[in-house]
Amino acid sequence: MKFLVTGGCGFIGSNYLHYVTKKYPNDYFVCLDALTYAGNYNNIKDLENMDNFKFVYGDITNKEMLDDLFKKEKFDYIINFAAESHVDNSIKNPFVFADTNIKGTLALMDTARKYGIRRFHQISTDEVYGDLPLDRKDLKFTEHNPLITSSPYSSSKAAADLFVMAYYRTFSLPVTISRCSNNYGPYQFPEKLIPVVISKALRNEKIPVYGNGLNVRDWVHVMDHAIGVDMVVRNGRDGEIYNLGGNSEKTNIEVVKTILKEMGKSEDLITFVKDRPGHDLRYAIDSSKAFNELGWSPTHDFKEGIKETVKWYLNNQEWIDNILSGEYQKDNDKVKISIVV
Ligand code: NAD
Ligand code: TDX
Repeated sequence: MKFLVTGGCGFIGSNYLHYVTKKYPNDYFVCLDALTYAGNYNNIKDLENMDNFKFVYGDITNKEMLDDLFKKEKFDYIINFAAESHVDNSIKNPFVFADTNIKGTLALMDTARKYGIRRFHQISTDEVYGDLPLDRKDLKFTEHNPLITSSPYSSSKAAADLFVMAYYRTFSLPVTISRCSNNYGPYQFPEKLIPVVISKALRNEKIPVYGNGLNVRDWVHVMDHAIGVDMVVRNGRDGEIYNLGGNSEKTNIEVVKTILKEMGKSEDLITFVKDRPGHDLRYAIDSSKAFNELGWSPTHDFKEGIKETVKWYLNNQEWIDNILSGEYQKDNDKVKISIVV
């Protein structure tokens, strides 16, 4: 089977590719990535020599390029990880979120429809459900929750999900959607909370905690997410949405303090800063559908997982330095010149 994996040079896509290229030596994986600021070719460089892997540089909003690529490759499965993924950026510049997250998803599905595929899988997020109150621990998002979004990011992801379901109903495109909670693990770009804390603590810089730090996120290890996506793609039912959560709700301040403790750094580094506009209070996911239908549940315990994750960043400081210095973009530029469709 041939898979098109978009956004595979980012955090979750690269972890997924590491997992599936090894697990399925008889399947073939093409990674399509535009290498935006969030894409890092070094994340998948070690896959270069595998027989079942190929990288293609390209933008999912480019329909002509997609047409050439699909004609050439005859894909069976499309897994769409490509997105603008950072909420703070969406507040500063919403437009690119509409382009990549909505129009890019549409361009992929439209091309998939033209050439025929076994399945289009959309990587979505729990943020499409909006947020939950802090004082109602009994409430969790199920797949039936209405989509009530807060940020331009979550709005663009929700819009994409609606288009995915429209392509299923109107054009019978075989689709699935997975909605995951906050991921943590190796290769996360140092703009998101956990790598921000680690990279700043390493430099003894102030750690910005938005508002009072009491917002809650449900943390899932990126490898549990990758396994969940693989299960949905291979065994999920057409036209269905699957929630994937970590069963691990933590306040932001708890997460920050846990990391500082693990690194042997002082809590004096914590600085409370102005809150994120529209800041979602709490996310919590009910993944019972994925468990009942697919047998998926997260296997990483946050306490152990975060220790392992901190260790990974400490052992791979060059990876962070390369991003903070901007050097990674030079590596990306070399690939952009050498690899095209
Ligand atoms: P990321 O920002 O780390 O990576 C995004 C990747 O997409 C990068 O490699 C980037 O170069 C690529 N990309 C961006 N625009 C593109 C375009 N127009 N064409 C081709 N490639 C493009 O993101 P991530 O954290 O790995 O998230 C991956 C997916 O998972 C996203 O769809 C996101 O919405 C979703 N998600 C993320 C989380 C999380 O905690 N990070 C949780 C739930 C869902
Ligand atoms: O410096 C920071 N200080 C801080 O307090 C940053 C970067 C974040 N925060 C807070 C905001 C959030 O409450 O930490 C929490 C986590 O923030 P992010 O890492 O930006 O993630 P979040 O906004 O929760 O969204 C993430 O999870 C869902 C991903 O970025 C999305 O792509 C995914 O869909």
